[in-house]
Amino acid sequence: MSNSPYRSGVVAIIGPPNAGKSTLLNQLLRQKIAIVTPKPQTTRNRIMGIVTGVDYQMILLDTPGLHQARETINRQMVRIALESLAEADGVLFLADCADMPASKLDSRAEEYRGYLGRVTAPVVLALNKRDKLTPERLLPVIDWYRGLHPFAAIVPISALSGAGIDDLLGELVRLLPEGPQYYPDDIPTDATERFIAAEIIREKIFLLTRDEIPYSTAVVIETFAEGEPVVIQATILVERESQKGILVGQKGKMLATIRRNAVADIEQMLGSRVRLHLWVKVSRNWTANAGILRELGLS
Ligand SMILES: Nc1nc2c(ncn2[C@@H]2O[C@H](COP(=O)(O)OP(=O)(O)OP(=O)(O)O)[C@@H](O)[C@H]2O)c(=O)[nH]1
Ligand SMILES: [Mg+2]
Repeated sequence: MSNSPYRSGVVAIIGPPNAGKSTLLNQLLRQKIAIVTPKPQTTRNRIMGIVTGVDYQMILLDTPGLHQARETINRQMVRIALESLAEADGVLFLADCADMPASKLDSRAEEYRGYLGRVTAPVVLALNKRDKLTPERLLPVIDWYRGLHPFAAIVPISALSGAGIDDLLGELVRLLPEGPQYYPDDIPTDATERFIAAEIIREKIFLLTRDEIPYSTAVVIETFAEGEPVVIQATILVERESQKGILVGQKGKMLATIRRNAVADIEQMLGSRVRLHLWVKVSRNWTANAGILRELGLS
């Protein structure tokens, strides 16, 4: 029997785009809640995940990648990420340890210090994708980060394989104050099935299209009718007519592939059959439209 008190609280996961924040959230939850793609700026909203242990409950916040944002939607994404810091008892800064020749790192030091300077809670650094570096190449990266900020701990991990995850979890639990269990054991997230369904459709678009198309796309669920099958009607917003052509594809082939891939994942999430109807609609300049951004939870 352990005598340690029950701990609970919020840990915000922040870091540059594509570092593996959403992969880590899914790994810690042991199920897929957040979408993951090889493209930066995949995550646009704050996504909550709850990890419950014997003597702790950790509320994790996955956030959009921190970057120097120009477009309205990107500025909103960065704002959402930084706002998550206000409610955090602890912060996990996640970086890709393989993404960094020393010269590139130095050019980012000021940007990273700017983010970390806003944090009052203790920060654990996870150096992700350690599977991509030999231990000898990892050491100078660890040293560089030591000089960046007085991190509470530095833990090399692989969010993909799970290597180092138990050590990381231990360090994060130490950041939590004493507190009660806020949520039942078996609730992994506060995200609705409706939201996750829209995200899954967006993931398929990110995986299947190129260039600016993923970034010009949003998904709005119009109806989500429980039943067998669950019937979902969704609109894919694009900014221009030419993008609509690409998303629909020759003889509707692209849209059919997006639909088929999304249905497979949504069926797995819901554990029931799904009928998905997709429309593509041109909504000029939606990425700067306050009403649409609000509807997407981005304002
Ligand atoms: N090799 C390797 N790849 C990883 C690891 N963790 C994540 N990735 C890959 O890195 C890419 C980005 O992962 P995400 O989890 O979407 O990254 P993110 O930080 O959430 O990105 P944004 O939402 O865009 O900020 C995906 O292709 C992942 O499969 C890892 O430990 N090792
Ligand atoms: Mg993400």
